[in-house]
Amino acid sequence: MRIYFAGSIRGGREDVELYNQIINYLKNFGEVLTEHIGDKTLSALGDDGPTDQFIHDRDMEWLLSSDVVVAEVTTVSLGVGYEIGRAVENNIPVLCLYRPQEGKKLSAMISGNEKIKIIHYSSLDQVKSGIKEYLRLSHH
Ligand code: 6IA
Repeated sequence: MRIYFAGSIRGGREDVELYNQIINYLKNFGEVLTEHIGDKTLSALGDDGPTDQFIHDRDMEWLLSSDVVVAEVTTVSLGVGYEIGRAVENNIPVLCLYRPQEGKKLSAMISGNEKIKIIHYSSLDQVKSGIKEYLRLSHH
């Protein structure tokens, strides 16, 4: 199974350690195409590598070739939202992971889309069991 993990880069890197842990867990189920999302040396500027056009074109190719998209959506990111929209448009199953926070609410464009599965969690154990259940139940 080819898994595209999406997580915030220029939207903010506060959760990078968590992305890492999720990516490591996802590896139990298949190939994770986007391991760099968990790279701690990658800053929120995200401009210490190839051009933006290169990043966009390569990521879109990976996204469209994936069997499932798993997105951590707690840290708001334009790029992650865009990737989710493109995945839905192309009938690729999307699982969103969200930690509810006081005074904040997930975008209605994500929570209001019945094609997107959303898991609300507050601990790593919870998110792991949610991922396991989702990936086992869906037939990719
Ligand atoms: O708007 P954001 O930057 O938060 O968007 C994050 C999402 O877009 C992630 O899920 C990635 O799949 C994708 N993305 C955005 N920027 C990059 C990026 N830049 N590298 C890879 N994927 C990206 C850094 C370049 C690096 C080689 C130094």
